[in-house]
Amino acid sequence: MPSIFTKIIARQIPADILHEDELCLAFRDISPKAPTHFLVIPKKEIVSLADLTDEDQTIVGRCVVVASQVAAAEGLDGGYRLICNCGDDGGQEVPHLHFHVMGGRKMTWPPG
Ligand code: IU
Repeated sequence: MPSIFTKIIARQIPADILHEDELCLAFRDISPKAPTHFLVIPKKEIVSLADLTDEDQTIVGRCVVVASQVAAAEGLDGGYRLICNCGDDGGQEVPHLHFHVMGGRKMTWPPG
């Protein structure tokens, strides 16, 4: 079932895109929870971490590398947090796998 992120990939709705390649897309979160907050998503329609298979290793690896590279490009030299919410208990709202990158302030631990 396509989610709103599929529409962002297809440019059917606007987003502030920071990176795109054949496997993934990075764009600013529409409701940022930190001075810098962007999402990295696979172009493949994968609902969540719980749906990953062995064949998705390259895609997920690419998403994490892109998260690191875009964080560097955004100047997050002091560090940042990479988060992936999975399912209801994990606080996932959009049913398309996505990695949050948040930085620009001191993060607290543990998250709520
Ligand atoms: P979550 O892990 O599923 O809870 O995070 C979804 C995120 O997607 C959340 O931070 C939203 O602000 C963000 N988002 C977005 O950037 N653009 C959108 O059109 C929609 C949600 I809907």
